[in-house]
Amino acid sequence: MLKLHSMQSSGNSYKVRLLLAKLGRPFQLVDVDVLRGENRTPDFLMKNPEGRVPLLELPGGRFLAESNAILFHLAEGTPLLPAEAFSRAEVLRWMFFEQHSHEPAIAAARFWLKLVRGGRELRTHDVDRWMEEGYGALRIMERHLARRPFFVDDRLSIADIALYAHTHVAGEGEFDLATFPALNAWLARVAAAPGHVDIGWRPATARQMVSNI
Ligand SMILES: N[C@@H](CCC(=O)N[C@@H](CS)C(=O)NCC(=O)O)C(=O)O
Repeated sequence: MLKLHSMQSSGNSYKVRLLLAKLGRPFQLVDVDVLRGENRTPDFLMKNPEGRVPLLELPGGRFLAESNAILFHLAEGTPLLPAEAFSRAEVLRWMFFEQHSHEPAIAAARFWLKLVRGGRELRTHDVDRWMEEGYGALRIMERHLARRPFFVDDRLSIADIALYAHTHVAGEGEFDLATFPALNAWLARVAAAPGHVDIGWRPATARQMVSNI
């Protein structure tokens, strides 16, 4: 069975839990609390030298890190990753945007301002930059979504899952989404799609899961 090394409050880990839930793939969750340094033990660093979650452990002992690489691998052959070459490249384009222009500001603000005790004091000098870059990313998403329901091909894909994970909790990083109507409509569409689970969801490990897409 697949094992997912994950932290419950981590948006990057949530992406993978959400996809696995939608696909109905049974998996075992292994909790790794990065706030307590559990990602820096020699044992974990052997599995992922980067020392980060999420980390997918495949049967046979192979490991795959990086949330969007994990989404790409797991979604292969499913309706959540298009088969056509240009559409696949567009999915990658939005997942690279997420990692380069969105997550470093929006996830970092949430991590330090909400999850780490005393984080605001530790990272005061970064807050203005997170806000400027984070709102920049949200404006790009708003412009794109003003004319289409989902990021690629007018249907839900792993590009939406990748971007949804941190956007839906951007308020916890002190981003105000009130002035982004298309973005809010998209958040609601993603949350209403079949098989959606929230960030607190955990799998029932012993039970076979049923595909919801
Ligand atoms: N680019 C990576 C980022 C992963 C990441 O930053 N994970 C955080 C939790 S959300 C983590 O493990 N942080 C601990 C650390 O960097 O020491 C991905 O998308 O998977």
